[in-house]
Amino acid sequence: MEFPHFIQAPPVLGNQYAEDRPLRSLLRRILPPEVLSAIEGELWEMGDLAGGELYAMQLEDRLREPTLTQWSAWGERIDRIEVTPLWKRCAEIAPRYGLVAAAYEARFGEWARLHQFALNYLFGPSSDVYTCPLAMTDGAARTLIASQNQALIERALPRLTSRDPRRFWTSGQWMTERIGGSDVSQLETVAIPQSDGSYKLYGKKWFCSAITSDIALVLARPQGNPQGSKGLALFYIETRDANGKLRAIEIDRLKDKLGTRKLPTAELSLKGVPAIPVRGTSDGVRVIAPMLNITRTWNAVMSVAFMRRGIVLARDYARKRVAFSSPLSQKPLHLQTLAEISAQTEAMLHLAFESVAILGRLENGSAQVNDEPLFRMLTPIVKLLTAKSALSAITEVLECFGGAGYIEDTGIPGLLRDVQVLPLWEGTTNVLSLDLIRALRSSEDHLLLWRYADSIARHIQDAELAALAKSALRAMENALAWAHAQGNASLLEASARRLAMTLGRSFAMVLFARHADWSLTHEKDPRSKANALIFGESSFDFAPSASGSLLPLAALDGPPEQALPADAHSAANNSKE
Ligand code: MFK
Repeated sequence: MEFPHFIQAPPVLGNQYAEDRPLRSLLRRILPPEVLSAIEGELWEMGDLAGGELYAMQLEDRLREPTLTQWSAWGERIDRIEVTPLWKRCAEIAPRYGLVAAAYEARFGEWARLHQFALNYLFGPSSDVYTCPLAMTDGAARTLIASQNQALIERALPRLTSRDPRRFWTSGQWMTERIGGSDVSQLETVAIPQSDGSYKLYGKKWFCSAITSDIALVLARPQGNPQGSKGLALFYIETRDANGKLRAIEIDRLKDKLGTRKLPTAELSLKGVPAIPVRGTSDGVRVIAPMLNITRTWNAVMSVAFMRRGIVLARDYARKRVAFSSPLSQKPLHLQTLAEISAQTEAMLHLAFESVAILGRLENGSAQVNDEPLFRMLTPIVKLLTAKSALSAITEVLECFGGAGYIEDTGIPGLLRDVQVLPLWEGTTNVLSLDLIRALRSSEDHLLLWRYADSIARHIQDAELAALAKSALRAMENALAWAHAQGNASLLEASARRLAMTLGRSFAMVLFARHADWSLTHEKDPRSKANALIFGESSFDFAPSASGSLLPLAALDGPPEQALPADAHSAANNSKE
């Protein structure tokens, strides 16, 4: 006998550009109409690939992972990596759509970065993190340009920025060793000078993402250089010889990671790898800094892209899933949950793409006076806040699916695993908070970010949006003034994350209010404003860290109650997370 049985309709994706109201509205506001119409065809195509072919491959191919074969049947060391079919497809698509190249082509001037990142924003969530090698390739191209090393520029740049899949090279970024990922000052890899001015690298690299790369930028200490990070130099290596054989590199094993499992990440032994200094034989961290700032910008854009993927799936599901006699999309509390994810996502979109717009101006000679220090201080803020927002948003998205969100073959848990890496790589939240302090200290104007935000907020017409921007500006000003005046270095350090979060959320609020105001006037569309008001419901007030004596008590569960210092109770009452 047949029993009636219910089959739940799964969430589906449409064209990811066509359906992305916030992205399309943002591009309409920023780009000159002729630039938008020149690139829109590609955006539609990428939207189609992302919601269609690539997403289908991603679901189909869910269980397959890259493999490492270290030995041939006859005992030869071969260290062959086999990547997934989706990665092979992405390796064709990436150069064809100029996912790196678009940033280096002159035709769109200062809009080149927006063009490139809009394409990657659409592509990323359907690529199984193929954006990782692309980010590093972009970072390597920018670092080589900044180095002014003409020989390396001529050799590698045309490859890194090629649109031809047969010529396109990707780059790795080999920094991390067993001794450290955040503090690289004690790295152990040594560079031995050769008679022709080149070097050979010996050591172990512990966390090398996208190990299929053609070249890598590698930190190592030239023999005889002093300890500490200033004694490190940045080297350029080509990973394989003309026969495709690794050059004195052994792949010891692939990392067994929580997420990004389609991305082959490896531990390496460097056994005399031929290397060329990128710029001088010291100060390698400073030389690689352009790469860090580019990959951190990628990280931010990908964080928002993942948030967008999550909200799109959750919204579609809410229309289909019926519980307690009506679709989830008709339930006030579920709508509120979706609205909060949506508002967060749109706020982070404006934050990340403001960084992208500034980067575009900096690289294309149309920079405003303060764009350089602005980009320097915004990069850590934007990276850390978007990454944390992606984690919390995707956690909510899982819950929007109930138990199904916890089940692997829906494809939803993979999203959560992949976003877990975003706060971690390219500088953890705390390391970036400290980087912000460094960037603020190096700026001549401690209120620079506030001044930039203020110049934006001044043009907002809508009263509610203007009021939100005003309170966000006040929070920014207070936080920046507090940090500037702070003489207690350990209190400043302990407060660095709150400072970064406050500045990031407040600045995002100002940017969001500006866009919503523009959209009301120019598109007669109230949706950005609705999202901005919901985002604005969160507070922007900055509170410094708990007092120095209270911190170890709370953080380390330190001395017992009776040992509490006299000011601890009042500090506890005044402190606010
Ligand atoms: C989806 C796309 C995502 C793409 C992912 C790609 C996968 C890659 C996987 C990885 O995660 S690779 C490893 C990433 N590792 C890091 O990001 C390192 C994190 N640690 C830091 O960022 C530390 O703050 C740092 C290593 C930079 C500390 O090193 P130091 O040498 O103790 O720092 P110091 O002395 O402050 O900086 C040295 C110089 O560099 C200074 O310049 P000066 O010599 O002129 O004084 C700094 O101003 C400069 N500098 C440091 N960070 C900078 C910078 N300049 C500009 N921008 C920055 N961000």
